[in-house]
Amino acid sequence: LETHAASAPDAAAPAAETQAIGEDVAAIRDLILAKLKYSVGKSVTAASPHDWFVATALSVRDKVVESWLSSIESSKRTGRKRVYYLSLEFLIGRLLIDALTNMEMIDETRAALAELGVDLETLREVEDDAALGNGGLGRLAACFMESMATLSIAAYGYGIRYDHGLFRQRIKNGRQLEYPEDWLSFGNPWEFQRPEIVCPIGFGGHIDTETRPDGELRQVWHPGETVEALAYDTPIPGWRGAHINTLRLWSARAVDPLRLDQFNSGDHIGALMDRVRAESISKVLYPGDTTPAGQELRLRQEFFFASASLQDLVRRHISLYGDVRTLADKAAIQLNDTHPAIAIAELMHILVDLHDIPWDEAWAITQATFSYTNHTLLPEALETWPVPLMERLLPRHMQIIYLINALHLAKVSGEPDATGHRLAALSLIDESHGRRVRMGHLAFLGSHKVNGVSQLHSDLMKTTVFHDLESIAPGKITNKTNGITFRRWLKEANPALTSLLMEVVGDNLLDNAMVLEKVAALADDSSFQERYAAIRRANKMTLARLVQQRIGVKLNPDALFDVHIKRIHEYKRQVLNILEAVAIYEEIRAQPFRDWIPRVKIFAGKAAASYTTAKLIIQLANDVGKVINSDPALRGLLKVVFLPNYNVSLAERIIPAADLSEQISTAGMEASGTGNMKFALNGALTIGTLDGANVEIMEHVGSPNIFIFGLTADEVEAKRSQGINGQDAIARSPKLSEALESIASGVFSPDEPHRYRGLVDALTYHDFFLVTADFDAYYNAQRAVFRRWRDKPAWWRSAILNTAHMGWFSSDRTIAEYAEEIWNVPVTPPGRK
Ligand code: T68
Repeated sequence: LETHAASAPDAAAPAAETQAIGEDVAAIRDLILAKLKYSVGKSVTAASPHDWFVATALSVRDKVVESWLSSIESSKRTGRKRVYYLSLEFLIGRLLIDALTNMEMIDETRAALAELGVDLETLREVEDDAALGNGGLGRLAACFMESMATLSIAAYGYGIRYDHGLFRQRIKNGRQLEYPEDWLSFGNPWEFQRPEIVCPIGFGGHIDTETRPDGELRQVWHPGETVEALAYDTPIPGWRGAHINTLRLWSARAVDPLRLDQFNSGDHIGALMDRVRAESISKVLYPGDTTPAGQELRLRQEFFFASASLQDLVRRHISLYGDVRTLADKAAIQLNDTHPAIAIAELMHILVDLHDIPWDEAWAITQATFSYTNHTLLPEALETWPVPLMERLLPRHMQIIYLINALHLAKVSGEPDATGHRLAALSLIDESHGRRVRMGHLAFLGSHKVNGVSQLHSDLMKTTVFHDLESIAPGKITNKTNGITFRRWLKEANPALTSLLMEVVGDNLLDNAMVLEKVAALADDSSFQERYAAIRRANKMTLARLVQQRIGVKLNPDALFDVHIKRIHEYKRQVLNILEAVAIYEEIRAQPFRDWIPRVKIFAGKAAASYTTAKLIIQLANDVGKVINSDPALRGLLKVVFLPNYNVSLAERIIPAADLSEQISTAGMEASGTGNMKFALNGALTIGTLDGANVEIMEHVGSPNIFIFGLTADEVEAKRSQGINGQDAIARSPKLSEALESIASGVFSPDEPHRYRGLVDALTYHDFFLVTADFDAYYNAQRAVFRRWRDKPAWWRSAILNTAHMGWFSSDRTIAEYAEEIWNVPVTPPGRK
C-alpha cells in the first residue's frame, strides 16, 4: 500500500495527461463532424476531401476566433499603439497546417481525423495556396504578419483581396504558359466578409477652393468616379495562439451593381460596364503594365488600397481617441516598398482637407507615422508615375505632391552646394524622360525611417538611389535584415528535423530560435549526423516521388540535390547554373568513367508574362533537361529538372530535401533574399555570391560552411565601368566557350537550332549580369562542393552548423528590431501558456 501511495503521483500524471488528450481528440472529432454537417451541409458518407478540409478549417477557426476577439478587446482596453503593415502583396500559401500548428492542435486534430478515417496530409494538399504575391516581397509580408502576432504586437495587415493571385504556370514543350489562378473558386473558409466596412474611393474629377469659417482656404476634391472598397478579414494566429491579428484585404465593387434603366432598355452588357470597371481593380495581382491601360490599372490598385486603409485606420483612431492629431502616438504605418506610397499624399489630404489641420502640423504627423522599406535598387523597378496620369486620376494628390516638393526644394535650395544637378536629383519630379513622380522620393520624404533589407543593401542605398536624400536626412536610412518564420519554414515544412532539434535544444525552439546554437556542439557527433542525414534522405525520397508524379522523371535520392528555386530573372542568374550543367554534361560524356558524383539540378520559378528573356531561360532549362535526362551515356549521373508552378507549398516540399542552395545573383543586385535563409536553416549548404543576406549568412554559419565565389559588389561596379563585353572571359575559359557553343549551335534545341543564338550573343557582347566573368569561379566553387560531399562527415558537420547558426534569421528577431527602432511599440515574446 505504502509503495503504491508513494508512486501514485508519478504514475498518475501521464495517465491524466493521456486522458486529457483523449478528451481533446474526442471534442475535436465531434466539432469537425458538426461543422461537416451544419456548415458544409454534407454527411460523412458523401463528404469529399475538400468538404473534410473545410470542416476541419472551420473547427480550428473557432478556436482562433476565441483568441482573436480577446486580442482585439485587449488592444482596445490597453490603448496600445497599433502597427499597420501596408502591402500590395501577401504571399501566404496554405493556412490549415499553419493554424493547427500555431494553435497547438495539430496532433490532436490528426488523431481526431484518423478516428474518422481521414488523413490530415490529404486535407493539407486540397487547400489552394493564397498566392497574393509575386515572390520575396510578398512572402516577407506573410512571415512578418505571423511574427507580429507571435510577439503580441497589435498589428493589421492591409492589402488587396485579388480574385486571382499569381498566375498558374504550365510548361508545354518546355515553354511557360500562364493560366488564371482561381483560389476562391471553392470558397475561403478563413475569411470574414465585413459588409458594414465599406470605404468610398474617388478617382478623377475636379477641385474647388472654399473659404473656411476662419478665413483660411480649403481645397475640396470632387471625384468624377467613385468605387467602393469592401473589407474581408482573416485572423492571423501567432505562435501558441496567444495573440491573433487581422489581415484586412479590400475587394473593389461598384457603387451600383448595375444600371437598371439601361438593362431594361435592352443594353444588358452596357448596364454592367461600371461594375466591370470598378471590379477590375481587385481582379488580378500585378496586371501587366506594358500598356498605358495596364499602368493606369496598377496605379488605381495602389490608390484604392492605400486610401481604403488610411480611411479605415483614421476612423479607428478617431473613434478610440477622438483626435486625429494624436495619430502618430497610436499608429505606425509601414510601407512595404513604394506600392502604397501614395498613402502619404492621402494622409495629407485627410488631415489638411478633411480635418483642417495646418499643413506643417499635418506634415509632422505624416512623417512621424510613416516608415518605408525599400526592396530593390534595380533602376527599372523603382516606381515612377507619369505626371499627366497622376493629374488625371488623382488631381488633388498631385497638387499635394507638388506642394511637398516645393517646400522640400525651398529648404535645400538655400544650401551652398545646391546646384541645378543636385536639386534635380532631390526633386520628387524626375524631368529626365517626360515628367514623372518618383514614388521612392515621396516615401523617403514622408517617413521618419527608411530601411533596406540586408546590411549590404542598406549600405548601397546610401551610395546609390538615396545618396542625395540621405545627405539632407542623415541617419534616416537604417538596416533591418530580413527574416523568416521558423514555425512555417522549420516546423511545418520539416517536422522530423524539428523534432530532432527539439530533443537537443528543448521544446522552446520555436519561442526563441537562438537556442539552436546548442546544436553546434553535436556537429561532429556521428550518431547525431546519422539521424540528421536520415531525415534528409527521407525528405529527398518524398520529393523524388513528387517529381516522378508531376513530370515523370525518376530521381536518385542518393544524388546531390542542387536546388535553384525563385523568380526567373537575369540578375538571379539561372543561366550561370544551366551553363555549369552543360559543361558537366560535356565532361561526363568525354570521360564517362571518372569518379562522378551523381547530381540532380532542380529548378523552379515563374517568369513575368511579358519578360521574354526570362521565359527563354525557362525554355533553356527544360530543353537542357530533356537532352541530359534522356542521354544513356550519362547513366543517371546528372539530371536536370524544372518543376512547374512554383509556389509556397512546393517550396515547403523542396527546401527540406535540398543539399545545395543556389544563391548566385550578381553581387549588389539581390536586396536580401529569404529563400537563402530557409535552405540554410534546413541544413542545405549555400553556393552563393557576396550579395544581399548571403553576406550575413556567411558571417553566422562561418565561411568554411558556405561556398562563396565570384565578384563582390564593388568589383561588379568596377568591372561594369570597364565594359560588359564577355568575349575575354569566354576566350579564357574553354569550358565556358564549349558550353556556349553547344547551346548556340542547337545541341539542346534540334527542332530550332538558332533558338538560343540571341541569348548567347547577349552573354558574349553585352553581359550586364556578368555571367561570363563569374563562370570559372562558380565552376570551381561547384568542385569544392563535390569535394565536401565526398567527405560525408565533413558535409554533415557543415550542414548541422548551418542549422545551428541560423537562429538570428528568425523573423521574430527582424520584427523585434522594427518594433524597437522604427515603430516604438513593445513586444511580448511568446512563452509556454
Ligand atoms: C524582393 N523583391 C527582393 N519584389 O528581390 C529580395 N517588385 O531580395 C528580398 O529578399 C525580398 O524582396 C524581401 O525583401 C521582390 O520580391 C517584388 O516582388 C516586386 C513586386 C512588384 C513590383 C516590384
